Amino acid sequence: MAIDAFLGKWCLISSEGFEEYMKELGVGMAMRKMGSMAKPDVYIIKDGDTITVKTESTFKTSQFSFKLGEKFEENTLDGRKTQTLVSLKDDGSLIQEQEWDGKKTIITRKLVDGQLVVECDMNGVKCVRVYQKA
Ligand code: A9M
Repeated sequence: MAIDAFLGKWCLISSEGFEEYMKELGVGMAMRKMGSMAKPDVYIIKDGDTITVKTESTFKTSQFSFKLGEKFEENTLDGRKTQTLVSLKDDGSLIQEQEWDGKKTIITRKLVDGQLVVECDMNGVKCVRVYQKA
């Protein structure tokens, strides 16, 4: 499946385990509260071979851009500066690997029944967030 299927505006409709995942990332309490309450809209845009993921919420908005298979420096919503690699697997899932301070988390995005399913894993602490096409 090509990256094109991920493009568009997505709205969060469900979230499980996000609080625990943020805790495992090392996100402080105040920011975890905002993260838990936020119902972000995510825009995935392609311009040539550059892909941009923009996350918009009432609390905070941020974006990162990348080329598939090329490592880049990402500034995350919670203030980490990570070395990030995004790749598209044969099964159509988009894998985002973030590394910082000797730590690593993996964010997997896949399309299931027309919905964007985002799975985050840090040291085996997992969260699943589902987005619906706007
Ligand atoms: C996701 O739904 C999951 C991406 C995981 C990002 C983890 C970063 C921790 C967030 C800390 C909260 C910051 C407070 C601001 C509130 C903004 C809420 C946005 C939460 C993602 C799909 C989007 O690509 N990614």
